[in-house]
Amino acid sequence: MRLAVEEARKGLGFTAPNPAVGALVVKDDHLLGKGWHAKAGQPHAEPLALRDAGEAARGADLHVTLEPCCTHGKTPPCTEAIKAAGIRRVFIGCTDPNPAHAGRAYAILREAGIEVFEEILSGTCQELLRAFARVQRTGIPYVSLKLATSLDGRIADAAGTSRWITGPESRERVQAFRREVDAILVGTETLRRDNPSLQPRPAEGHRPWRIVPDRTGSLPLTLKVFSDENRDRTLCLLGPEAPADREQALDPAGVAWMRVPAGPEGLLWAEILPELAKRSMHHILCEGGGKLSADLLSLRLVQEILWFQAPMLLGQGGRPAIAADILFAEAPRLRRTAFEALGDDLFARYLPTSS
Ligand code: AOF
Ligand code: ZN
Repeated sequence: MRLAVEEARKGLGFTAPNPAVGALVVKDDHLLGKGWHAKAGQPHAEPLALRDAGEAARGADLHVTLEPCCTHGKTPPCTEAIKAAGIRRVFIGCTDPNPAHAGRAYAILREAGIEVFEEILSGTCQELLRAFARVQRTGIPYVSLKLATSLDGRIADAAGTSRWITGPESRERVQAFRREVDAILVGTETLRRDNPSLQPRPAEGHRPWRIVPDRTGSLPLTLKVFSDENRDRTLCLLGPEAPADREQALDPAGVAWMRVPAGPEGLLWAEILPELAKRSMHHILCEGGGKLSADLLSLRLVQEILWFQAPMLLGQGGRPAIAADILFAEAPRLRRTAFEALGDDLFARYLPTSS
């Protein structure tokens, strides 16, 4: 199953609205075939692994990170392909959160005389699917919040200088995260100040969406997100007060835009995020700044924090990672699930205890 997970990971960042799935065909400890789901509309992992194994699949085992589908979607049901191939045993990582499937495959395969083993390496397999599962269950994207801070929790000095707080190993890890997500989101002020490209380097074929909040429609069109070679992967969020002709300025550049609701404090993320899920942005990486991070956290819209902490101190004039006053009684509480030294930095992953 560990190898099947490796296969599945090749699809991360490409498969939405579908999940990334990997499958192997194995007999007598010999790997006969492997497959991974590359893109919605294209074949699922199981038929690819079965095809790779060919006739040798007869009497062999199938290992798959997700419960095989049993319905006709854009592609035929994998349960039928498994039966037709003459597979003897199926090892399944986790149940499909899609209500059309949701465990139905177990009985279908068993009725066909196939032995089924459930929940193999299920924690890891579920983690592969966490964005897909969140959208299936709630219609809201999975938001990872990346913070790169000094030891005292600052993301820039008082003048706004932030390059570089964290070391090369941390920054490389951020690039790897960027390659796994559907979209990258940063706040308006960060866009204005840093003019980031918000693409993975090296890209390795990944072109995540860039979500550009521009409530007043006043960000300079010379910013990289509006003018570089990936501008067709920019989605600009225009607030109600953005000028009516702003769309006409974005259209010729091939930049996508969406009118979104705003309140006195800023854009209404709780209403906006479900719209992004409908556009197949299931996993969103938010890279700051302080206000956007604070807004998303206070709305309980962050599912994980990826925190890179560098051995430097920026003092009280530095810009805080979370630009909000938080009362002790209302402070978000987090649970640490990973911890690693990256060069001189510390990396930790935290999950909110309530969301
Ligand atoms: C699998 N193997 O590799 C994937 C599955 O429209 P379709 O036919 O592509 O079906 C999409 C649904 O199939 C998707 O919502 C999810 O429930 C499941 N994904 N299932 O057996 C795969 N990617
Ligand atoms: Zn399938």
